[in-house]
Amino acid sequence: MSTVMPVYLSDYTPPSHRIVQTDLVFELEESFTRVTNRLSLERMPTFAGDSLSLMGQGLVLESVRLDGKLLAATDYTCDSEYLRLRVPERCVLEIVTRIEPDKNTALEGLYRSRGLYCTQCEAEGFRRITYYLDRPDAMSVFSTRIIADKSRYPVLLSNGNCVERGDLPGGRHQVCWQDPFKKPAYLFALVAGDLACSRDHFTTASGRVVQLEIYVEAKDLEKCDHAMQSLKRAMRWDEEVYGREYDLDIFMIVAVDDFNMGAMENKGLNIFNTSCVLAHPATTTDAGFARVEAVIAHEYFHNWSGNRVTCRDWFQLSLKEGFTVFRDQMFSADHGDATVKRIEEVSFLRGHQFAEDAGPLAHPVQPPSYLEIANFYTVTVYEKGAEIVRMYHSLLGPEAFRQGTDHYFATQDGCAATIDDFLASMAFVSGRDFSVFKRWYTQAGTPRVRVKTHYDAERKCLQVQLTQYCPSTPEADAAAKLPFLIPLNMALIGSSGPLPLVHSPSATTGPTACLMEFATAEAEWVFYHLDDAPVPVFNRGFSAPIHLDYAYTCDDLVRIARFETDGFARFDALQQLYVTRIFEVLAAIKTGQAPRPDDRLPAVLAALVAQAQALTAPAMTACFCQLPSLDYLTGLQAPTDVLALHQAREAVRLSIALALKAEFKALYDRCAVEQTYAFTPEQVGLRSLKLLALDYWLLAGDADATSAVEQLFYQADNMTEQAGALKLAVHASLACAPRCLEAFYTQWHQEALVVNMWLSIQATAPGPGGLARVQQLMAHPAYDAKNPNKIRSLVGAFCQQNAMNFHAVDGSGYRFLAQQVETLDAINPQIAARQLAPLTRWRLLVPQLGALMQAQLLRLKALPQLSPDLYEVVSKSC
Ligand code: B3K
Ligand code: ZN
Repeated sequence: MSTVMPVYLSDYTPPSHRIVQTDLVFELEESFTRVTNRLSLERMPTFAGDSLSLMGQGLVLESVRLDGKLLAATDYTCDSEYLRLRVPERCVLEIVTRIEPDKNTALEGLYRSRGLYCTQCEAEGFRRITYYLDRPDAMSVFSTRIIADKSRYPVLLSNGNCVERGDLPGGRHQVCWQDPFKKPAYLFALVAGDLACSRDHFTTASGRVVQLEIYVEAKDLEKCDHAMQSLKRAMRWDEEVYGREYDLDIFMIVAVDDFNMGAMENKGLNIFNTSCVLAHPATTTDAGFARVEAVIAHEYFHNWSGNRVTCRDWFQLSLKEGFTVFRDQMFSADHGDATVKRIEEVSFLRGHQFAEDAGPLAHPVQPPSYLEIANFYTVTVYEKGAEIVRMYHSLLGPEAFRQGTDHYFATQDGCAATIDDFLASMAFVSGRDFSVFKRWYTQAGTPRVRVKTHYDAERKCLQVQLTQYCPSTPEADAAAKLPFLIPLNMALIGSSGPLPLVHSPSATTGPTACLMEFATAEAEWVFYHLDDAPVPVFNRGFSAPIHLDYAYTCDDLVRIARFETDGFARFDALQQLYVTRIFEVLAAIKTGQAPRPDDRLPAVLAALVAQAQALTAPAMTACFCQLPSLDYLTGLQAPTDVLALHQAREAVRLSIALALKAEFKALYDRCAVEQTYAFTPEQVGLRSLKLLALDYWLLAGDADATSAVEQLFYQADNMTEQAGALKLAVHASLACAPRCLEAFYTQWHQEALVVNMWLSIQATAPGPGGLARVQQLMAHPAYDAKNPNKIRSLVGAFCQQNAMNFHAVDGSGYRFLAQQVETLDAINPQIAARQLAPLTRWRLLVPQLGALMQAQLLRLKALPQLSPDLYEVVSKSC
């Protein structure tokens, strides 16, 4: 596979032909599917010559007709990637191919799983269905006729409007769909199966009634309500916040069990992983409810940011994904606790995207090249891409940003656009030059901003000196990188709160927060009229995705935690206190000494927990008491002894638990939710604080806490608490854990998504023997080695969230992952390549572990039959 050729952004050329119309017929037979694909083609004026190359993969070609005439095999060439032939300037080409959806375990193209046919065409799946100009800038109007056995496949769906349906001889039937909007092939979808439907409708701002349909297995019909309500909220929000109305008369969602990712925004027919649609208090946690809401909104928002305006090529992926993640983040913020949401986003970014940026797979949000585009659906393209859109929003302000998106949608509607087009719209409406800002898209790596301050008591001013630096990443050395435009939301905190920011000695006052722009390698800012040295805060609300280095004292951080008005900044100050303490303890562990006693953190937390008893902001308190993740900590002081780091983190957690045992117990008792379950910010906040308090109380080693865990497990009337209690019992190896695990499985074995939680809880248990437990579970009837959700819940959870066992010093965790990935590569290359991520971080770890990880990568690299997906990840990582 080392012959796979990279694709370069700089090689882009427009398509050779326009596909005026695409008419598809799918005949679903028992052992195969016949696809008849009739294309009306027009040569593009920019293209010279009469050749046409259509992409195809794994297809059996039955016939080709050009303008009605059957072609001989000598009239075209057909290899494993292309069908090539000569065609006149305008023509109708009819291609008939056969495919085998049953054998399609890669879950790309058309596949059948558990009796349900469905498709996944982004990014390059359509070429596994038929020969086509399978590139996002080839947009066409589609019609789709589906023919299948009526009793087994009563539901036949595709994009657009249903225009015809009827019975056929032999117990078969057909349904025809027409999509009036031009679209690229990656947005094509087909579903055939026996599904139940939950129906509702939505009236758009202009008064059109849109039919809403969610298709699920009949047993799951009662779990569609939250998705439906979320969809209606998303439709309204996009009208109100972006002025975007839905454009078809029907919007359908189908839930499938076997799906490579969360969901897919196919025009008018979204296909979802069941985990992102189904929700019920008894079976779904609060986090699950939040995920359903966010993914439903995300896919719906793509109808404008992705479908009406699509991408010119896959190097523009973040144009739709970064923008749409930002849109779904703002939607969720508007429907919950915005500060908590921001804290969660930043924690995720720091834990995952910063790690990606610091490793061998780091790439710019707009990568310059790829071997396999499926590998670029990354946290960098998605989440860092969203941070970039957020920075436009902060720099322009909400009104001008909206003018920018209006301009973008108006000028690019129906087009395949680029990141530059989006930037041009923002520049056009604001009159700003965004050429320096563009570097956020083209340079990889997390910039580091180093800040030094000097308070001049005589002049009563604060001098702030900033320098920026971006480490080397695979595509560019640090020395070659140019400065970023970094928007820093600043405040100066005085002894009792934020102070006015006075930018010139002649001014007398100013705002208490302000967005400063730092766009050069170095800069100096001065703030005046300060009677005492203030504590500066530089990245309020996480206004830029950077590392900030500033030598805060613990007193500074305590002052920020107490007096900042920005909740994120308060959270971040506490995170830095935790980080400082964890690394102090780590240093002590390494030298074999006892760490110096810590009076700071317990005192700050005691005040926090005491305040929290009033339950004014339970969700925020829970965030404040949460230690930084091991993933984030691992990147801070590489190379890391991850086991010692974990030990240090646990020691800090334990000291907090011991110092505040009584307070956490009291908090646990106070946080009871009396009302019936509802997914409201208030209830979610209470439940998160309740479980956090129980976790600390239990950690403190109180026998009453042990009983409370078991009691909560058996008495909880919702999955958040039931699974929360189970996790505490299993992770703390309580005596009741085996009983609870068994009871849980007996109760929920028919609920696939709950069983996934049951697997994850066991896979992430830190106690000894973790790998053996995971291997046993792989042989359990609940496990399915072809189902991506099961793989993620067991193998993925173990390798990504069980540091103690995955990083076992004998290398057994690494060998296990490499073996799993090798087996999986033959089944589902996309999932295989993704699962490998933890091994690619080997350079961040101490050599003893890093070398064992690298050895596994080298072993994989030497294998003869790697998929392009896995080959790209392996070859770039070692
Ligand atoms: N656009 C899809 C992701 C497709 C991934 C293909 N490997 C879902 C989303 O981001 O909305
Ligand atoms: Zn998306």
